[in-house]
Amino acid sequence: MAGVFLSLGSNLGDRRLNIQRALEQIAALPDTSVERVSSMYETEPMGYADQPDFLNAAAMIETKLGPDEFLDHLLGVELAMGRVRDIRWGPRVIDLDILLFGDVEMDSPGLTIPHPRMAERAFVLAPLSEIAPDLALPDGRSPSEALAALANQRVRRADEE
Ligand code: A4P
Ligand code: MG
Repeated sequence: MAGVFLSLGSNLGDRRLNIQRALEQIAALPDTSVERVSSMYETEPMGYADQPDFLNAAAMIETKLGPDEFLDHLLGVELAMGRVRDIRWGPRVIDLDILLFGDVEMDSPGLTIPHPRMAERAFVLAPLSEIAPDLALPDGRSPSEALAALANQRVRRADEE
């Protein structure tokens, strides 16, 4: 069993429902369970500013699948939910990124683990610090230590409406 940390994001349609539906589909994958899910966070778009705000969340998954196989399933969930890829960093119904996959380190054309940009993004670190406060990021910092260096990025917890 590998412990996997995922980042989930949506900025089109019913964002909260999109994230919940994606988690339901991940929970239904073979040999896979969803162990922890963070609150939702309202976050400013990064990378490409001219798009709606995101809802972001993080989840801890356990799976017996390998990294490539697990990613293929995530891409299948994104497709099934109607994700269209056009603008890099642009708007999306659902985005599922693998942050960490046990202690796997890999850099293939289709998959880089740990996620290379995770420590620079408050929208990743805020939910991650909630479900895994003692986690060590690749640089050794905890999620909240890394988050403290990103005070200029606006994220706020979006409680159930
Ligand atoms: N891929 C490689 N490594 C991974 C990984 N660790 N996890 C490949 C998941 N996928 C990985 O992804 C392109 C390809 O990356 C996948 O087919 C997979 O083979 P994509 O989801 O189509 O492209 P993308 O998400 O637009 O690009 P990228 O570089 O993954 O963007 P990011 O870094 O994920 O940024 N602002 C806020 N506030 N919240 C957000 O959630 N998200 C993005 C996307 C930008 N700004 C945001 C947010
Ligand atoms: Mg992505």
